[in-house]
Amino acid sequence: MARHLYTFFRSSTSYRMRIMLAYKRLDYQPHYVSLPKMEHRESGYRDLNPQGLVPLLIEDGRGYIQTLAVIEYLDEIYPEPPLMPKTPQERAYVRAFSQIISCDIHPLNNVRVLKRLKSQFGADEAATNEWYAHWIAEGLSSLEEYVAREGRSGRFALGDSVTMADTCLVPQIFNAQRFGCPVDVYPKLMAVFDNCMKLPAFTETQPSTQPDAF
Ligand SMILES: N[C@@H](CCC(=O)N[C@@H](CS)C(=O)NCC(=O)O)C(=O)O
Repeated sequence: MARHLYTFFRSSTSYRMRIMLAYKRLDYQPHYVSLPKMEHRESGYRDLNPQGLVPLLIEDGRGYIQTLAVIEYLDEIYPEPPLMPKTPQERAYVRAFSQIISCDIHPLNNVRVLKRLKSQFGADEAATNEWYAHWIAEGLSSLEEYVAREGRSGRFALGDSVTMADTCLVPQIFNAQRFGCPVDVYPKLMAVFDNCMKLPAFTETQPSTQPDAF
């Protein structure tokens, strides 16, 4: 099986993919796409991924984009160890948890959005940092509350097994920490984060371990 991952070390969605591939022990050939150098917008890369975003997984010549779709796809093809739970109710919870991060926090703080705030509205560094912190705080505080109300978390976001939700949470916490956003105010999320960071699939794929890290 020829498998290729197009990744950028600091990209939280790339980190999601690296975690899940490591967790499932799926080997791949990495290809490094620099976001600061705008390599994701070059025509060669856009030929592979029309969205011009990372990550991109290629398996046996077919491209797979959108991390949540890719994670569910891989979980169907390689079910062990699972990243999606067995019951519809648990799957709904894991998808909701994952989407709070991937649909409602991450897109607002994406590189192209921050750049657009600068180019279209003249936002300076301080303003874009404030924007970033605002959406982190709003998103993570509602996620903390959601987790508390659902009462389904254990060592991980759902009970004591790693799921897709954990692959979304950990990179988002890394992003929050990188931008100096307070995270101690989310005790339930941070307990899950700390437990994830005891596992090689999370530590060995973190941004600082990547050959393209600078
Ligand atoms: N929803 C997409 C998001 C992919 C995405 O936005 N990736 C970011 C890096 S974390 C990116 O390529 N940003 C480049 C840009 O905004 O120009 C996914 O889950 O794969």
